[in-house]
Amino acid sequence: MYKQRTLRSSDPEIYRLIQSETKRQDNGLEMIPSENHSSIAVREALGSVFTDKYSEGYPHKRYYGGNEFVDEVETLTIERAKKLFGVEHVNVQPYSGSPANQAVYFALLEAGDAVMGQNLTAGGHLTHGWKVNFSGRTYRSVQYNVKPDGYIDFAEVRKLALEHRPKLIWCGATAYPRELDFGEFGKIADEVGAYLAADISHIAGLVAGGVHKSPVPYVHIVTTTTHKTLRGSRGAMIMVTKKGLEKDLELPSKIDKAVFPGLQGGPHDHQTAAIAVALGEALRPEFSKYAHQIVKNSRALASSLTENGMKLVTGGSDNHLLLIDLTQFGKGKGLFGQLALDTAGITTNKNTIPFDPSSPFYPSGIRLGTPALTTRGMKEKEMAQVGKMIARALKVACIHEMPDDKEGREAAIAKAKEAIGSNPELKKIRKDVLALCKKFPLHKNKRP
Ligand code: DSN
Repeated sequence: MYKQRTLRSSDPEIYRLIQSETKRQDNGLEMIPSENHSSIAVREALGSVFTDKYSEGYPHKRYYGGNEFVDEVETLTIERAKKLFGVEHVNVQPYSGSPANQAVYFALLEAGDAVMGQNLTAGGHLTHGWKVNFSGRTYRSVQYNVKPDGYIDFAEVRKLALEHRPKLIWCGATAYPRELDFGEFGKIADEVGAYLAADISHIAGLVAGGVHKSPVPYVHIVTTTTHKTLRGSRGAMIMVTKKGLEKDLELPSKIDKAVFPGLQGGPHDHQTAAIAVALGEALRPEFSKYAHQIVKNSRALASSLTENGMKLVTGGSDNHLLLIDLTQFGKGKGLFGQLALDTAGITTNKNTIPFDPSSPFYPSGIRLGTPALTTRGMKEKEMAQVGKMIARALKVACIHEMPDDKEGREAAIAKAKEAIGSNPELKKIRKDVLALCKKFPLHKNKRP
């Protein structure tokens, strides 16, 4: 357990909650594919005195005094990101992924301009033009989908791009289990003269580790969060590529001005320092091994789930993420699946699947991934075990029916929660999960 002696005596309530969360993470399998376990070094930088500083502006161009060390931190972070991803310009100030993407819109588009992105229900992200998000409300959003086999429908992407002539096209997803073909997106964007932005938040660590194709040669802009496969603290970056500079020499200053003063105030310097530490870790050769192991684990987990009777969107995985399609058991079973897995100590999230017969509130899929388990040192052998446990838990979950009407649904969910909470098979799986967690403790010093 990570000791925080001062906090323990000055605020025992928060101390207790941090200890409880540490224990929850240690004794359970974190399988939400956008989550990971950052290093103690990252968290020490995050908890540093840089949280106390204001530094509106950019290195050596600040509105406040006392920024000599902040300047060094931010410059170092930028240099590390440039080296890791091979890009020309980096802004490390966005508070998180959605603000980073918002800054790209603010830099390039006027309200009402056309933008294209992957539909949320087909695995895209809210900020890529979803109807209730600012991106779908402020701009004329056109959404592309996947084919019945779950792969991106490039014929549709091209047709929609030619028809709507978007100023900006997004590629990148939050629930897509296959490698993204950035080259294909690049050709379409060039054909219609659009800016192409790759949001690699989910796969940044895989790109950095060389196990997923890099978007850099094909796109103008890359955005990413820093806390998913990249394994840093929560934050984001916007990068401009050589291709981006060739299209628009002003791109770096447009992006910088959009972040500050356009949308944000003072950067979170403690967050920047922690991102620098994570980027330093990602530049080491061990990180590439880690990234490759994430994918090996994902493939092993896909095989185990399939062998144990589960159906996967696209039939497998090329990256860190898998999407289980539960429709063979009926529609809208995702919530029951998530509840059963939670009871067993396996944290995942319910998710829509392409062409989901149910609603986004009661979807028919489970989204899960291997970044956090790989950080704990688990390999293919453990994935075979985990796949079996997940399949067992989902079979328990899927005996419950999700009615279409609101009243029936509420009663069914309450009944299912009670039954799932006391199910003996799930209790057995919980014990197996605990035994596995004990073999791979979270806070050991050596990490893959
Ligand atoms: N919340 C992130 C995810 O889980 O994929 C996306 O913003």
